[in-house]
Formats: sequence, C-alpha cells, structure tokens
Amino acid sequence: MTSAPTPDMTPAEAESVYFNNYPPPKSLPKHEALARAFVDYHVQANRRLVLVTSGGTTVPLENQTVRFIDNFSAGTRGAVSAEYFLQQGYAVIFLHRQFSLLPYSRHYSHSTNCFLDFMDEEPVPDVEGASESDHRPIVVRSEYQDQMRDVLRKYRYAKRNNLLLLLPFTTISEYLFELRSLAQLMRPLGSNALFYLAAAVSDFFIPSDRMSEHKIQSSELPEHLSQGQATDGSDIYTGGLEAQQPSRSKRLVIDLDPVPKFLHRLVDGWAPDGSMVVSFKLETDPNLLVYKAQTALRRYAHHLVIGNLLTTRKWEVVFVTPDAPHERWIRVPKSRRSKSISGSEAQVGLAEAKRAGDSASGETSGGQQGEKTTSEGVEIESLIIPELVLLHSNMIAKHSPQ
Ligand code: 9Z3
Repeated sequence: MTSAPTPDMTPAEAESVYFNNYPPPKSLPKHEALARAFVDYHVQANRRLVLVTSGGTTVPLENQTVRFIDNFSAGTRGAVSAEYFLQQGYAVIFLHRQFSLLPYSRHYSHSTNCFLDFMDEEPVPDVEGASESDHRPIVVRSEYQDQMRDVLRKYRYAKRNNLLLLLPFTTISEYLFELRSLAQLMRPLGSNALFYLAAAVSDFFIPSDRMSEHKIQSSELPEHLSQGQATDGSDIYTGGLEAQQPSRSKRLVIDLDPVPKFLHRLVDGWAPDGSMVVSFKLETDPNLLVYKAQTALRRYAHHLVIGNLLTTRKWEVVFVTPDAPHERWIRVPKSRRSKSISGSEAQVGLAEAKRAGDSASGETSGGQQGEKTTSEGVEIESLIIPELVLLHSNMIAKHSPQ
C-alpha cells in the first residue's frame, strides 16, 4: 500500500492515506484530554477561543531520528500574537514547536533575552556593620522592574483564569495529527472559534515506506552489517562509491514528497461550522507574495491569508480577503520600527509596488490605537490582532441568529 498521498486523490482520501501511515504522537491522548477540558470550559463561558500555531516543523530523515530538516522560524509571530489575543479577551490554545518562543516568557528567554541578564543580587545595605552575605536575595534589576511587573501580571492573569493552553510538537506529522484533533475538538465553539495558522509548516517530507529505520551511514558497511541499515532501494539515499573518490564516504541524496495540503480538510471538514480560518503565506520574492496569497485563498476558500516577506515580516504584512478591499497592507510606521538584524528595511513596500506597478502607498497604515511601544519599537502583531478581531466579530455577527 502506498504511504504517500498522490495528486489525483481527493483531500479526504489523501487524509486517510496520510494519517493511516503514521503512528499518532505519543502525547496526543494527553493533549486531547487537556484540550477537551479547555474547550469545554470556554464554551461554558461563551468565550472566543483561538488556536495559534507557531514555530517550524521538522522533517526527520530517520525513524530513530539523528538528523532532520528544519526551518528558520523562531515562533516570534505566534508567541507575540498569542499575547495580543489574550489582551483582546480570547482564550488561546498555543500549538507550538517545542522550545520555540512562548507567550510572556519570550521576553526573557533564549540567548537574545537571557533571563539572567535581568537579575542581580540585592546590594549590601549601606549601613554600618552590614557585611557581605552568601545568601543575598536575587532581585530584578531596577531598570527592568516596570516592564517585568507588567509581563508577570499578564502571565499570572492568563494562568489564573485558565486562558492559555500550551501544547508542543516537533515533527510535521506530530503537527498534523495535533491540528486535526484540536480542530475537531473545537467544534462545540462554533463561530467563536478562530484558527491562526502562523507555524512555518514544511512543504516536503519523506513518506514512511522510504524512511530509514536507523541512522543513515556515511560510509560503506561490510556485507554482514549492512542489512536493514539503509532504506530498501536507493530512492532517497544513494551513495554508490564513485571510482574517483578515494575516501569511503557516500553522498547523501534526499528525495522528498510534497506534504498534502490539509488546509482543505481543515476548512471543509475538521473545523467547526462558522469558524474563521486565517492562514499565513511566507515568500522571499516580492513579485510573488500577493499572487501566492490570492491563490491560497482561492484554493482553500477560507477567510483570510496574511502574506509576509521573510525580510520585512516584522514591519509589514498584507491582508488578502475574498471581500473588498481584497488587499490591505498593515505597516509599522517608519519611525517606530524595531531594528531587526535579520530584516531588510529597504524592501518594505516592494511587494505592493510590484503589484501596483508603481511605488507603494508606503507608510500610511499602522500607528493607530491598540499598538504597543517598547524600546524595540512597535510590534506589528499589536496592529494585526485588533484588525483580525474586527473581522472575526463580523463573521460571528453573520452567524448569530437574528
Ligand atoms: C508565517 O508566514 C509566519 O509569519 C512566519 C513567522 C513563519 C514568517 P517567526 O516565527 O516567523 O516569527 O520567525 N507562517 C506561515 C508559513 C507557512 O508555512 N505557510 C504555509 C504556506 O506558505 C501555509 S499554512 O504554504
């Protein structure tokens, strides 16, 4: 039996082929139980609930995985967005790549914001007789007190009120299993459910029947040890010794299949009737961004595609919708942009200009109410989320009985 969906299959057939060929993640039953209780709690409260997906998915090269393919996503978009959804009164299921950025703790985690840099030992009191002790309390440095208090209060509020459920995944297959289950469990929410798919999902994977069980070997093994070490046939991993190569090392050739597009199934099967589905489209070529976002919207018939370019994603995004105005840019005003090492400000406006055939309308949007100023500038999610909440409100109004 084939383990990879083929292009001629219907989305439903592709779904059963894919999910029948992978074991569900070990943590799925536990996550389902947590999610069921969480959804139930917020259905009772008639609260809106958003599923935020965040971070990159891995593509393992071996069943007993030593090596895998990954992508750049740190989970910033997802973690920051989750905070603004909570601020807007939503409950949040945060389906994230394990060890990527998390709402609230992202302010003090990873190497760029190491929590140790925010702390100090309490100074020795400036009084006579005071001596250096080995047990001085640890305190937050005075310059960070206000910001940390603010973050801590919001974090505590979310925890105390059971507003944030954190569920981790690592591989593409774990992500897909979790997404399917969560969407189905969210059905009782009806139009109060929102899907915000910011995770950077792999487009390619190795189907299970071509996956090596053990670590792929980089050199030839003697005959009696090579059984079962590599996949059958040389489809993915070819490594024939080439005559001119003096070393005994192999070349690794990886042959990946496309990951079936499950957005169809999410919109048309898994997600609750009346719910809102928002996907992201990431491109690097400004010429392609709007076209690709429009194509995705047409293909999956959902409600909103948020397009972003790798180099400008912290300063501008485009909302592509089925209804007018069809294409709307949201930008952080120039004077309030954080300076990102990885970004390229010169590219802001390019994707819009390429479509319009002239210069972009530029720095018009952004900077309205709801935004938040930090020493690093305005976070674009503070502009995205309120806009999205308005669109969601409109959808809910359309679905509620007159
Ligand atoms: C995005 O486009 C996100 O905004 C980013 C955020 C991944 C760029 P960071 O985590 O980056 O803040 O560093 N996510 C969606 C990318 C994606 O895989 N989309 C799929 C596609 O383009 C459709 S769901 O085909």
